[in-house]
Amino acid sequence: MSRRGRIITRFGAEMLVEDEHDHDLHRCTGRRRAAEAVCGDFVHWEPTAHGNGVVLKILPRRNLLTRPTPHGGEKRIAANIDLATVVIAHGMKTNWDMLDHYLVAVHNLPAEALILCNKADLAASDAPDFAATLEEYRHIGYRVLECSVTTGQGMDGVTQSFGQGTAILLGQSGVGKSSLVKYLLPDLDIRIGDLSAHSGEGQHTTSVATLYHLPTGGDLIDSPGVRDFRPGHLDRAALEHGFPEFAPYLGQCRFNDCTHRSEPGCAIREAVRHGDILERRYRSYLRLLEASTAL
Ligand SMILES: Nc1nc2c(ncn2[C@@H]2O[C@H](COP(=O)(O)OP(=O)(O)OP(=O)(O)O)[C@@H](O)[C@H]2O)c(=O)[nH]1
Ligand SMILES: [Mg+2]
Ligand SMILES: [Zn+2]
Repeated sequence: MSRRGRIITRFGAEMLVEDEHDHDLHRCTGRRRAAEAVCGDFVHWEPTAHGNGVVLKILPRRNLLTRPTPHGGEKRIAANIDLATVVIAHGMKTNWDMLDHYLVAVHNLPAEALILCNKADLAASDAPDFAATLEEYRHIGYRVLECSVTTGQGMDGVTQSFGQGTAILLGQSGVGKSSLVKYLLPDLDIRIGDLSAHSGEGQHTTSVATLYHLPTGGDLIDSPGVRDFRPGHLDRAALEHGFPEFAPYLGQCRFNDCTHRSEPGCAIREAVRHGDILERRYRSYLRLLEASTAL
């Protein structure tokens, strides 16, 4: 008899499946297309000998977060995400373009977006324009939280922001994603730690996405940090949708199929000229448009 479960993490071909009923963890391989299951996937699985098992089927996904690989492929990161938390940090060089790229991907999953700015204790060493840039995201309408794992500042708000669904922590390496998980879950599941030791990664840096259960009832996925992130292939409408401040102007350009690059009568460029859309965000859009094959 097959049972329902959820993929907690995977290392190569080996997946760790949590059974829906007894919550036990089982090392599984995947049969045929089920071999593509990722962290967060709900699956049907079947026990084999010695507590191991085989994943038979991936249940329909609400969404799947991927990123393009340099060779034109796609790397699957995690599935069934309700809240995507992009973590940045005070006292570090922030790649705002990458934040925009994440947000575009999140809007198109679709999932709710949250910007979490950690290391508030290091705010004194911020770049001069850091606070102002962060404020720009608030002004667009994004929820922005500030916290410090080190001092505990703002951590109640972080706890409350994770509801009953599945949240994921995304962002550059070193911003404190795993530290946030450890703060929220002081007694991490040792079995996961054991398995992760087998992956042969001798660093602190997170190498695979792993799902944790929060005491408040929701789930939180820690993901490996990246040096750069680009959303997967998106057509122009999807790209526009990734910039919520464009919404009031869409459909107002002279041409129906306006790409907002250089067409006359473009309502988006007009809004940029009037300062209603930030030049920096508009340039982000243009770069993604150039990179997309939708042109
Ligand atoms: N000052 C300060 N340091 C912090 C804070 N949170 C985390 N750190 C430190 O930042 C470093 C990186 O933290 P990690 O939690 O490993 O970062 P990560 O985002 O999981 O990194 P990857 O797994 O590589 O993606 C560690 O040395 C942490 O101790 C904070 O609030 N303030
Ligand atoms: Mg980490
Ligand atoms: Zn236009």
